[in-house]
Amino acid sequence: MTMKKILNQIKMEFTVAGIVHPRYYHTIGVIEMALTLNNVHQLHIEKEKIILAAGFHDIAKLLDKSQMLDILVKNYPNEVENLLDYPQIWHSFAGPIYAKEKYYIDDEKVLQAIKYHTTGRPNMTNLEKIIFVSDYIEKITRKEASMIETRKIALKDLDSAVCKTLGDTIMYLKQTHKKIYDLTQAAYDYYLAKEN
Ligand code: DGI
Ligand code: FE
Ligand code: FE
Repeated sequence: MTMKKILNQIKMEFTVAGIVHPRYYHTIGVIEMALTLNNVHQLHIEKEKIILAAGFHDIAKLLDKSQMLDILVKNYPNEVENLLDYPQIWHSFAGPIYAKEKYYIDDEKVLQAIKYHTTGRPNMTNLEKIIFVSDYIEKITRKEASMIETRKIALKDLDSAVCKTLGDTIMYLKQTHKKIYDLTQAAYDYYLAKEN
């Protein structure tokens, strides 16, 4: 797929009643930042994989909660009961299924990067890491001080930026009285141990 075609598909998915949702501009920011991190750290990931993973990472975000749940029930029958307490994560787990069914994305590495973009996980691939971090630090819509600080770290040390993103996220979840999903905690424990 060409870059132009991918961006058009995403723009259409994020256009609601003729208005382009801010989610589209966030997505452009994630593509740009992920490409930057690939270059800065010389990861040599194929450009097309990065554009697909970043471009489609939030593809399921604007579905109705009922549509997301329907996808989860069908595709993660054993995990769905536990996932009920974490609605913020639904779009990431529904993402690879929706991207495959509607947009014929079939690269497993790309699909995994979409799936884990919200929680992270221990021992992520480089593609998973750059999508996970770029989601938090992209320049177009992420303007908070902690995000800008993490952006500086990400240009120097990717694992450190993964660790800080997870730490900031967990702190935010605690402040807002949301439950921390096992995988988010496991990812944080893993990257914190790597830091020390
Ligand atoms: O979709 P985005 O807004 O671009 O960002 P995202 O997919 O990284 O995160 C969406 C939300 O998910 C964000 O507010 C943090 C939240 N989240 C991440 N890990 C967990 C979580 N929510 C809960 N309840 N538990 C988690 O472990
Ligand atoms: Fe997301
Ligand atoms: Fe996102």
